[in-house]
Amino acid sequence: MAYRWTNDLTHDDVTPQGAFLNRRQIMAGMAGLGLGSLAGGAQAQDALEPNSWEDVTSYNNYYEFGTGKDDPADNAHLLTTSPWSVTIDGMVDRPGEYDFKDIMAEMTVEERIYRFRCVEAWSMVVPWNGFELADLLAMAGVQDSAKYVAFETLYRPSEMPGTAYRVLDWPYREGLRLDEAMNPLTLMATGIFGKDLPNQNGAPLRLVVPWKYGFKSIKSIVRITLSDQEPPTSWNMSNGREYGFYSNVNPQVSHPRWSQATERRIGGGLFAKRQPTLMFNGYEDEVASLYDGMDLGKFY
Ligand SMILES: Nc1nc2c(c(=O)[nH]1)N[C@H]1C(S)=C(S)[C@@H](COP(=O)(O)O)O[C@H]1N2
Ligand SMILES: [Mo]
Repeated sequence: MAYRWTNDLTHDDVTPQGAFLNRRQIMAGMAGLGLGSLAGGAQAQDALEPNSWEDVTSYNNYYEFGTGKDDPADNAHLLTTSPWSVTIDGMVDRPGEYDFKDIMAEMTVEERIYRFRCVEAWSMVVPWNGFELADLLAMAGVQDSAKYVAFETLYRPSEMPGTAYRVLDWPYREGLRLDEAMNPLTLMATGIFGKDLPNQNGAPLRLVVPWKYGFKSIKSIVRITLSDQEPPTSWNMSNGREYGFYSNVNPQVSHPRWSQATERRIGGGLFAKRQPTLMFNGYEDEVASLYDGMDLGKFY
């Protein structure tokens, strides 16, 4: 069945903020039918109009394949994504190498339409398919001592021409606090638009943390390690002044070299107006409480 989106939303179709998580259950039920937002109907819609397949798959950041926005689309076909396994280790009850196929057999894939905001101040709306990271972590059994989750991307120079350049200290590494990782918004994406994830978007599985700047959403994950220490992360190691561990989207805190108050929506055309960036990228109701008592101006 061709995958398509409804374009006929009226203002009455917009979901009130608080109803967002209810939408999830509806989507979970519909994902298997491939109906996505069509089937959600008026009660389950929000106002997000996804970008096109072309936008999402041809304007990418994936430095293992080059630093140009079109390099990943040109080069990521070199990547072998099957077989694939993910090592889950550290403070878990069942450490080991989990085959991607075995993971997929256990997980329920659902659709999530999320805003995606790069620290470079461009944005998209992406219809992801995936499962909650919390469900994957439950498979391995998180121990009480664990406080952080560290992620690593595959490092395979023979298939990743960009790794010949030391723009980052490979492998690409990212991390979350455990409560951030367990939040129901935190997704392990395995697809977009109801299709398998294209290589340039991080096949076969990548993280999506919609309230954080895009670089936190690490691609092509081969290792997940639970620990009690804040893990080192690639962009923070490369420039700690510009890229913090938290990196929550915050329009009030500028990057040292540019404002984060507004963003350019990809696909809007050359003369499109920039739009205001939302606190926590629009997910404030769902995640602000994770940071109670933290100075959000300080933890960039
Ligand atoms: N392994 C790896 N993951 C990565 C990156 C990268 O260079 N390598 N780039 C990050 C950045 S800066 C962004 S904005 C998003 C881009 O995701 P997209 O290309 O699917 O839009 O991936 C993130 N994950
Ligand atoms: Mo980014």
